[in-house]
Amino acid sequence: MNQFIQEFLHVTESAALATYPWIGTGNKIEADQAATDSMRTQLNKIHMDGEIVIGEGEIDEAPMLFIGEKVGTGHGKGIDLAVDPIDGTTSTSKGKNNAIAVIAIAKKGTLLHAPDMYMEKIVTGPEAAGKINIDFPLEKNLRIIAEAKGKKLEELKIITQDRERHNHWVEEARALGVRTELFEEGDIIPAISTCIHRQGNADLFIGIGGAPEGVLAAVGVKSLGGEMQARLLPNTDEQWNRCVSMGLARPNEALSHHELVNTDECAFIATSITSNMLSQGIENNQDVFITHSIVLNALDKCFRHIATEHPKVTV
Ligand code: VTB
Repeated sequence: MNQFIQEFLHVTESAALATYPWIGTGNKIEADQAATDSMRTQLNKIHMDGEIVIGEGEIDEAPMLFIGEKVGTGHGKGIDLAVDPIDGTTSTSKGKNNAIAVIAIAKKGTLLHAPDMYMEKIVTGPEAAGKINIDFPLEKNLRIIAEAKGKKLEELKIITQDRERHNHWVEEARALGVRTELFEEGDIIPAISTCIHRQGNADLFIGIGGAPEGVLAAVGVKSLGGEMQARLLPNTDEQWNRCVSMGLARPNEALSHHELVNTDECAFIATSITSNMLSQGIENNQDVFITHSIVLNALDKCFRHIATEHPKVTV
């Protein structure tokens, strides 16, 4: 995937920049449309036989970047794409933190085809990879992580989205002396942050959020050597049947990292629209916009930050 990274970086940078006029304007739909249009135009310039596996929705409800849409020139390497032109449309429209334009790419046929529904997710960094289990009680996973990291339980931190549905985990963690960091929107970057060795980053991400965002995060986590496990949470017959039609025989079973992303030939690229815990939002200087992106590639497991100056005349 290495040869494509520069081109996909250009795609997420362009999508992020397209949202700039809409940041803080309250216009969620326009912001999303601008990012989606830009992403689609740029993707179609890439010499690849691409297919959107995780996109903006089903064909009948999303005019752009729908699941199954072919992108690229139609020639060249077969690539699965998971895209989210804006993860955090509410944050963008309110001018708040944690909005990104994001793409994950993987060898054709290797990304989970996940419908748009809730997904339970746990993520930890490389030290406890292969040891945690989504079916274990939270306390057991925390003890496993503590041992793998040579830390005391009280030195651990969990990160989760600030939602009522997560309160029982927060209470359980606190009762064990484990700190909890709560974030408002956008669960991809917080999930990935558990795999990065920076002081203050959490040791475990846990939560129920979007399944599409789950697959995107799974590529990022794989690209840093961490571990993610998940479980789809279909709550209507229609959602259940949609999972089955997408190839999941038992939709509510735990999904291993392998089942989410079945390759090491994958990469994750995200450009920050507004700031998040890993990188800064778009800067508007006199003659240039400066974007900050993170680029993760499963082949080398490095955490790359890329700052790009975009002359205003060409934007
Ligand atoms: C999740 C999460 C996203 O929105 O889908 C969440 O995966 C929706 O949660 O990253 P609610 O239904 O509780 O609002 C995001 O946080 C994007 O904003």
